[in-house]
Amino acid sequence: MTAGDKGAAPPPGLDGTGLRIGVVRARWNAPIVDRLAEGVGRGLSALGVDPGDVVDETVPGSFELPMGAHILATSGRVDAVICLGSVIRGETSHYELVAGEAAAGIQQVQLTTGVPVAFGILTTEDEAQALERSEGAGGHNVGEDAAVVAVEMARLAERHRPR
Ligand code: DLZ
Repeated sequence: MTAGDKGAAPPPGLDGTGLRIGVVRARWNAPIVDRLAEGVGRGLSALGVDPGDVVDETVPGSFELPMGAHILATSGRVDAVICLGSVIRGETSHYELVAGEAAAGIQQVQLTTGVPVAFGILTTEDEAQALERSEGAGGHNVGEDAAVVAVEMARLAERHRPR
């Protein structure tokens, strides 16, 4: 099994045209998060999302990502949110706390608001692993994966929205 085989393949015909997507980026480990954001841009463009329909915000660190996601999710301006961050175990004394609260908070936001929130946070042992998961075009980039998740889940929510 190669790295590319591990992720979920996007559903055939997935199309993000007309969707509005919020992207919340942590400024901690910014060089890595910037690479993830580039991946998001590539992923959303490939699915037909207009760059003008992307609302971009930053927060101090990954711990604040759930709050940033909640603000965008309840704004009525977006169909899905993507959270981007990088938590590196070797450099973070309270790694479990920051990564765990970010993950739990994001799940809580999407379940309570009904607006899908994609988890684009790298939780790695070291910087080398983070670089491996945020590669340029043609390589593996978790930001690109998160773009697909956001579009797929936004379409799912749209299909089953109460009338
Ligand atoms: C404090 C902290 C540490 C030590 N490490 C990281 C990290 O690796 N990645 C990240 O996104 N944020 C980190 N932070 C910052 C916290 O997420 C948060 O911004 C601060 O604790 C302030 O609430």
